[in-house]
Amino acid sequence: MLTKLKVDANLATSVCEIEMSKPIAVAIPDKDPVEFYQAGYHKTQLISELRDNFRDFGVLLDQAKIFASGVFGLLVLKNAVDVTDVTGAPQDMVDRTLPPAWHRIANAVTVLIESLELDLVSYLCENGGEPYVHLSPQKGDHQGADKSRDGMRGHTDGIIFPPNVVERYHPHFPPGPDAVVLTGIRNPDAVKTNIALMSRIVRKLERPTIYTLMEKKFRFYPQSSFTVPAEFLDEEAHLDEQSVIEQSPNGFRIRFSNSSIQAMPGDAEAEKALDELKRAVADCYTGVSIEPGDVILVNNNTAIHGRSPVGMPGNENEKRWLLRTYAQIVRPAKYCLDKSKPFALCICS
Ligand SMILES: O=C(O)CCC(=O)C(=O)O
Ligand SMILES: [Fe+2]
Repeated sequence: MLTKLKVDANLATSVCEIEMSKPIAVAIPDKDPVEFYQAGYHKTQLISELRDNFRDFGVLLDQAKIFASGVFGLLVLKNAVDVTDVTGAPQDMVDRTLPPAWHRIANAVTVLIESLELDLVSYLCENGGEPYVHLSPQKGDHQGADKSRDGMRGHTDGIIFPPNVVERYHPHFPPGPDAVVLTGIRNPDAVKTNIALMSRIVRKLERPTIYTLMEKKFRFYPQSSFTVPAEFLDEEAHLDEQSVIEQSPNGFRIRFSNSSIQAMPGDAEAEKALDELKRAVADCYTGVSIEPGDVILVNNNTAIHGRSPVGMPGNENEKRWLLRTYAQIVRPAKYCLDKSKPFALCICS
């Protein structure tokens, strides 16, 4: 079932692409993705079915482990899920009126993620905890609709949360997502998702710049999709004295956004380092067109992602449509389903 395994030498072993000769084929039900996840079918029967049916599953799992270790910033699984029968087009990031044909795709991705020993997660404070969010251009001129059509500058998702370091739980915030999982349903204009890998960025930075970025000299604002209650932030709704780069046993980790991170006021050194980082990131983009059936996993600790502008075709069924979810490599059980915290890690209905 596995036809091609490609590790991109130009990117210094940082991208792994696996082309599957046919999409994962197990008896995935059409159930609502949240119910499917909560019912736990995927944990047992379907995962073992997938492992049995898929001769080269071991290769896939090995590569997923290398991805989880941070060596690959990007794992591209071509032709991983079957999207041929999908109907409808999402009108919003969470769209309850959408025909349920997409459920099967989401459920296949759930089985895939969990079979690769990653944990599917969502945040209660982002889209009400919905695990599968539709990224598709929306009509209208409100802020969310504009955003859905615009290009996106590079960022990591969930910057307001600390990185996922098990030995150092934050008293309030769950850790940020370890991986952003994007599944292609439609992409007729081959709109690119742009990826900049930390392994390349770091080589473009002077050592003192890296040290400055590791200091707690930066102010972070929550990205617009996250609703963080004011009491958990500083007075003006930001988090002060954060670092942009951290060291971990697996190398550097980064939290990045062009617009939601600033140097602490008056800190010229931090401002200069952030400007240098922005220039380095801009030099490092590789464009990936996520085709229907592809699943890409972006390591949200070691890669920055953005995208080119998305067109709005006349025919709704020809617009770009990606499903997005998050996965954790190490699930910090302390936060799971703790609904007393508005930003609990969870999968909610
Ligand atoms: O549309 C894409 O390719 C990526 C979108 C993204 O990064 C986001 O919604 O946070
Ligand atoms: Fe993103």
